[in-house]
Amino acid sequence: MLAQAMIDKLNEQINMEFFSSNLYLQMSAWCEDQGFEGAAKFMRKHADEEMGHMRRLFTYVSETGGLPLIGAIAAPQAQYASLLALVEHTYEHEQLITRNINALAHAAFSNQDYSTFNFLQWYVAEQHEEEKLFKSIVDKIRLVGEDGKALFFIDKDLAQLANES
Ligand code: OFO
Repeated sequence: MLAQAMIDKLNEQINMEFFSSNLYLQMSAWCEDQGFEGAAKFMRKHADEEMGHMRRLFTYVSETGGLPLIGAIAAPQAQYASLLALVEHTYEHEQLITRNINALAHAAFSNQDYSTFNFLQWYVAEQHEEEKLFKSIVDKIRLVGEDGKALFFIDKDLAQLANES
């Protein structure tokens, strides 16, 4: 049985993962609208992954005797100045999620909740991957620039990434 304070924190993270999913789904609409089909596909796929993050937490809370609670989810940003601005936003968002996961792991450890600490290790590893992935896309766009031809190839690249993962 988890402490109520830990259940509350995990529920906040459930909310954050929902938000991440909505953010990326909303971003996919911007990409689609701008003609970046590969980027749209990539963001949509990533929105699904975030639902996986949410579900994993939801299951853990419920399996450990807590009540997962879905609260109100804030509306995500819908407009972006450019594809680079959008991807920079994803990278910043992932860094925020990493800070949240670290704070959760710290709370679990300092409260001797080793079950939750152990459960969170999957998220610690996942955040490393997520930051690496989004940073690599930011770097790539900065490298090739943002003219039409460069963005065409970036978009192709993102379509490929969506098919791989
Ligand atoms: Fe993108 O890692 Fe969950 O939120």
